[in-house]
Amino acid sequence: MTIAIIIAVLVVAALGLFFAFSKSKPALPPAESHDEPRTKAQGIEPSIERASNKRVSVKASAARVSSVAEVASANVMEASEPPPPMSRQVSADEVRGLRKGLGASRGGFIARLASLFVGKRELDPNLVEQLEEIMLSSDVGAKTTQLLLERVREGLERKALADRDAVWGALRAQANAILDLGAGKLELKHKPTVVLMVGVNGVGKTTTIGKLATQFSQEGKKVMLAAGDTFRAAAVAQLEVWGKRVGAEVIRGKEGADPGAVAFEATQKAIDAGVDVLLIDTAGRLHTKAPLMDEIKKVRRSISKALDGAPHETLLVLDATTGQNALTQAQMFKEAVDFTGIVLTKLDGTAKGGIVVSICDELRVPVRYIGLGERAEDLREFYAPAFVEALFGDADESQAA
Ligand SMILES: Nc1nc2c(ncn2[C@@H]2O[C@H](COP(=O)(O)OP(=O)(O)OP(=O)(O)O)[C@@H](O)[C@H]2O)c(=O)[nH]1
Ligand SMILES: [Mg+2]
Repeated sequence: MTIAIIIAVLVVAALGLFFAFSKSKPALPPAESHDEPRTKAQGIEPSIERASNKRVSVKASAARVSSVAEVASANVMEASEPPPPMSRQVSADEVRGLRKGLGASRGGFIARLASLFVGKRELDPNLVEQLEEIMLSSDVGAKTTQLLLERVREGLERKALADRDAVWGALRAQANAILDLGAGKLELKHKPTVVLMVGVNGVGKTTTIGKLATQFSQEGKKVMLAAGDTFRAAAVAQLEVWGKRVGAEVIRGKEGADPGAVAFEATQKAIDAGVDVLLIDTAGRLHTKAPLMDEIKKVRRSISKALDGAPHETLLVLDATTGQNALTQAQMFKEAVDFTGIVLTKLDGTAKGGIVVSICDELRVPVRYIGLGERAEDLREFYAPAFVEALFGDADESQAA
């Protein structure tokens, strides 16, 4: 009897162990889990492809576009597990959500832009995206972009906000209104007309003087040049090459001479020689260095001592590839020498240059010339509508290119 009881207990215990073991160990290896969090590296690639196929269109901002696509696609992946099929359409709500995230990562800029159109249900989110991309990639700057878009929104009927061509047209018109300040080429209204050239290092001051000298002498004007960059022998030599090329006298001081004194002497000589235009070169200077900015103020004063009302034009030369720093340069040079016009150089090497929209809007100083290369004929009179067209060229055209 006792033996029978023991055997029964053992059988029950063995059965219990068997069931417990079979529950804790699955019969098959686990299937690929869709619940596990995906890493960005796993998720990004197909999404970038999808984003760039569908929406990204600005060739000039490839780097930025890919980072936008990265953030966007990462957000899409998190929001919609399991992974969507490649052909899935991105809904407007989703885009709005992404935009919020992007806005946060860019100091709220894109979020602010998007909010301009909140409640305008008709507006195509793709259009807002294109506007942002183009403005940012051409260096228009956040503040001016917002201002432009606000004006566009205010100027258009609610219905027209859905019309791609109407929005683009209004945007161009607004940019044009800012840039077209009614000033073209330099006019030689005085004899001599004295032109002072200023700017930071290497922007193209001396080259622009050479180009202007060429154009004026081709028009039959008598030109004189002044080498106000007295620090570097090479700078004087560079100006002399241009002088020789166009048959213009070059006034120079001794090496290290006071640039104000050279400018003064040159202005007097220009009066005596009866030239039509005196172009005064200066050394490149950092707008943040107070002694150098004081020096350029002194150069300006010296010129007006030699001739009342001169310099008649002070041109700030800006390198189009500089980006947002050009606005600070312009603000500080404006304070120091109250320049009357801008020359925007090196536009041949960049799709940027939109910073002048900000500069013109803030300082109300016209762009007079643009530089499209190193040759004399590459200096062109600034024409706002053409510039705007080049800057904000239609996104679809960019895509086609
Ligand atoms: N591609 C291109 N190059 C330019 C243009 N304007 C000037 N450059 C070049 O830019 C370089 C600097 O030009 P400079 O005229 O010496 O500049 P800068 O402002 O006088 O320079 P610093 O006197 O050293 O301050 C030169 O190699 C020029 O040929 C332009 O419109 N396009
Ligand atoms: Mg120079």
